Amino acid sequence: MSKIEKKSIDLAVLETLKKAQDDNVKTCWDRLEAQGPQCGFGQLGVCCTVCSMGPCRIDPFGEGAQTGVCGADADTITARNLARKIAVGASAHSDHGRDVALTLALLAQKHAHADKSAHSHGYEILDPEKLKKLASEFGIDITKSQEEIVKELSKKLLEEFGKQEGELNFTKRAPEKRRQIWKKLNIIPRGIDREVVELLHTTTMGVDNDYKNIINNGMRCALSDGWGGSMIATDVQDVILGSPQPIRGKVNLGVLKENYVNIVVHGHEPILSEMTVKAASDSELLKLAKSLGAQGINLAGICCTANEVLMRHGIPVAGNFLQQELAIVTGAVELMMVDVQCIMPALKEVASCYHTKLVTTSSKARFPGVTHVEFEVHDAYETAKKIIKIGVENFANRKKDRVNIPKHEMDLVAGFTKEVIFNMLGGRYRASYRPLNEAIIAGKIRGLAGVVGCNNPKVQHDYFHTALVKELIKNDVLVLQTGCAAIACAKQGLLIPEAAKTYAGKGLQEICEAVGIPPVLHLGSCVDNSRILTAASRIIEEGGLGEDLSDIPAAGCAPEWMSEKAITIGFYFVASGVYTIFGGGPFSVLGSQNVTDYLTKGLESVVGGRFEFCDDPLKMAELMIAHIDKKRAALKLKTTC
Ligand code: SF4
Ligand code: MSK
Repeated sequence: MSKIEKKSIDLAVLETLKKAQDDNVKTCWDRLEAQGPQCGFGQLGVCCTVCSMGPCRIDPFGEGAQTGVCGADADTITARNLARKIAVGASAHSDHGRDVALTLALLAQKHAHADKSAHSHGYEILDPEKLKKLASEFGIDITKSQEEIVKELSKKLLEEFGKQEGELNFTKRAPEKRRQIWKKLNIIPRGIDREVVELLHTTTMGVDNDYKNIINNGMRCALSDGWGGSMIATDVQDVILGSPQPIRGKVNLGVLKENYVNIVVHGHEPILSEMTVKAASDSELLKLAKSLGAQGINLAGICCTANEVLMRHGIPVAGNFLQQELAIVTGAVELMMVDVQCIMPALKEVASCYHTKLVTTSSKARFPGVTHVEFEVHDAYETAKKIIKIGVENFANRKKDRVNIPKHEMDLVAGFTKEVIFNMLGGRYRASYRPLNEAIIAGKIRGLAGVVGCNNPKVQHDYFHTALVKELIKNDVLVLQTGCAAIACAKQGLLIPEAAKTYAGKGLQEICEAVGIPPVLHLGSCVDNSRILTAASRIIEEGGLGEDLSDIPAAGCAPEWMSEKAITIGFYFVASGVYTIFGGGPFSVLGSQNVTDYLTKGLESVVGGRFEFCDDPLKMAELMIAHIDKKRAALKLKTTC
């Protein structure tokens, strides 16, 4: 195998990497190579830069310094470093949730204004039923007018961020037994911002140096994301943008179109990209595109923004995290619009090698020297139009001889929210979780797996995701996916109903064929991991599979993780009782045996879930299936169908 072939299992990626090489464009794979060998102290997590008496580092061989200048040892330093990452991950998702809640508040303001024409944001309540459900969870009288409900709900949601005491409202969705575990440990999250701030406080110089306490507080912060910020983001997006329904789409770089203006949306927050979808069919812009020789405007997505617009509109997905640079390398992208998270700073350099205009939209994520069109939520539609116009006008600058769009694309079905999947399994007239629970009890579905997270150039792109998921479905495990993991498996044809016949075991195949669903269900973006938590809670509520989330025959995995957000997601899964594997490299904690043991062994007796680090996808599948079987045995369920 040549070096390029080792980088990905995706033929579109290999073809475009070859083009990058020919065009003399560097990508993250080249930059990773240039970084080697990466710092061993950093990998082990034993480097501390918390105060200026340092930086300090612990000698992993036990010969040199075993404490920093202040006396912090490897346990404190690794736990503290990890906790800081949890806080950052939680802050990213939760800030996203805050922006969505603020958009809802804007709708309340709109209703309050007599002159509605003064507002051209273009948002409305697209799922009034879900609005009411959410409102009742917050104790709001749903017989009031929609205007009143929106006003009160947005106020209460925003209060969740600033609350000082009590518990986050959505934690009430968890089974009572789980809530008792959190209460006993004192890790039930009180307020979203409070948990992030407090965790950061405890990791500064001279505060917490009990590694178990640091990790436990980390779990509380992560829970404030999973059962707080992310859950708010997911549910309020459904209210404003509409709850997804199963929808067909296409995925991979082949979705870019040769004779069209290609606009790629990349990042995480769908509030602006949603308007971009509307603006892409604006007659004025289409007319302009045609006058410049294009057949139309083709919108495509990268990363989680892609998942959001796919789930609600069937907008094609150009690729996952490691394909962001490659989309530009095709030479066919007129404009890439980015907001926040997972956007490589290198995009500026890559775009400068082609005609692509990179446009930033968030005041939180500016690139020096790059066109910035600030997203004004109150004027969202006009902002989206302005950005697309820049792309359309750039079509004239495309250099045809530099265009090479790989012919690879694949069909997929997405849009399986917790409501949709299980209502489908129950059928239109007896929509409930009963049939799902029964299928698990009977062993037709052996268990559930959440396979989520990123790509990482340290492992062969998409290989861990797809090898793991194929093995799981072969063994009758129904797989739920979000984020870049879902895109990876979609590209390999695992997210179409026909995949059940080709890849699934007999029991799972029977269920999928009866209901018409794929064996791998796409639940959305990274914040939509919260959908998995609520779905699991509904399974417990339905009965027959134990009393706590940790009783369900289920396991989680982030096979190719890279982001701090993935660490936070892992922590809220583990703190919710889920056995969770991380592949593509462990957390940077191996410099402390105590911290490593606590994460991979000790936590199980504390919260019912624990971490595992594993770098072989088939082994990951074996471990997850063994865990599922252990849970089945504990519930006295037969192990095979
Ligand atoms: Fe060194 Fe302690 Fe300061 Fe960290 S906090 S840099 S270990 S002195
Ligand atoms: S985008 S966090 S690379 S999944 Fe959500 Fe993908 Fe990971 Fe970003």
